[in-house]
Amino acid sequence: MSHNTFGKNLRFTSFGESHGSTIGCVLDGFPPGLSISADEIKAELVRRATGRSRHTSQRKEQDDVQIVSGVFEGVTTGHPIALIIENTDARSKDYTEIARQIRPGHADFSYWKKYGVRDYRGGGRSSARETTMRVAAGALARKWLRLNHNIEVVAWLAQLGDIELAAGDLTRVDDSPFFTGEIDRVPELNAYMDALRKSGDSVGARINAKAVNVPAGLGEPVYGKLDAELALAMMSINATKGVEIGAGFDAVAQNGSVHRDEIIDGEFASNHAGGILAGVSTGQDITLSVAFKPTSSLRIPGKSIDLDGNAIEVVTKGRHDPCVGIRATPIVEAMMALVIMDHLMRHQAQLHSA
Ligand code: EPS
Repeated sequence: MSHNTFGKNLRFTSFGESHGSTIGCVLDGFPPGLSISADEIKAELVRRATGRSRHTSQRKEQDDVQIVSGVFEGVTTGHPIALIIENTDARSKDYTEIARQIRPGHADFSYWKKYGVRDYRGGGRSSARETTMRVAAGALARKWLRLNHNIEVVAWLAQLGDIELAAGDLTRVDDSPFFTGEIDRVPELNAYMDALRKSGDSVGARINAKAVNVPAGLGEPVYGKLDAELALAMMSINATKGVEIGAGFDAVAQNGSVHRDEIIDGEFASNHAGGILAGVSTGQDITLSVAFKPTSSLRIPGKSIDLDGNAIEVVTKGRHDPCVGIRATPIVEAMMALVIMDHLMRHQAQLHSA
């Protein structure tokens, strides 16, 4: 059984493979009345796209999004919004050599075991290409949240390999392909990535994110907690290996007297909870952190097996990302926005009496 839909009141479904003709999504339950254009969606897609710098895959997709339904005269109608993008720069011959090989650390192994058949071209559904439609739908959610609730979602690169980065000036996050607020450290990041690319290896990354102006009360105890659904959304992004909410794993070594967020003069004095207590938003900033693993398509030979079980050494050629986390920032923002919007709509159904 596969599962390509998330959300309850705002339901997102994506389809399409990296080397198929088209990728797309359907966003159902989106409220009527939001003005939106293909250009506005594309502005978000450009942030995530490959080929934006020398540090990402050089596949050049235009990502020209077509709004197929759910928008009339530039305004959402309340009916399903279908978006599609044609794949125009897939180079499937790059995959001929590894068509019967399993890349260690890749979905190649688990998809083959699960489905018994796999679209080896570009990884099929397991490709980072799939995240395109999340960002497209996220563009609508972000605009709706901003206009209707003044909610902003922002993410940034917090760690690249062993290089830790502070939030810095978050207004500068879009000024470099790294999505860092520490703009002065871009030369250091460039040098690190240049050396990594030369070595043929890859590396992981950490993306931090926050949502501001989220009202108290979002989240549905006990199986639809806001933090649980944010974690699910983040873990569904390709290559994620960990999610922390608020203090996350630091909470393990904290005492309760430190971890609790005291309320002084009616204000929280800290935010170790990450803006969520018992699965329900508190009105503080929602904060989270996502770990991305190093990509597994490497030029460095790795021991593995072929589809007949023979021992082999795999070398991956082609146009791969040495750090997929570099362009994960817009994806994290999109997923956070979609989950929060869904929960705002769900909360409307349970507003308490005055
Ligand atoms: C990807 C491998 C590369 C990337 C792709 C993700 O694709 P290909 O091997 O077909 O050139 O370019 O990313 C995208 C196309 C995208 O839009 O994100 C992978 O193995 O995940």
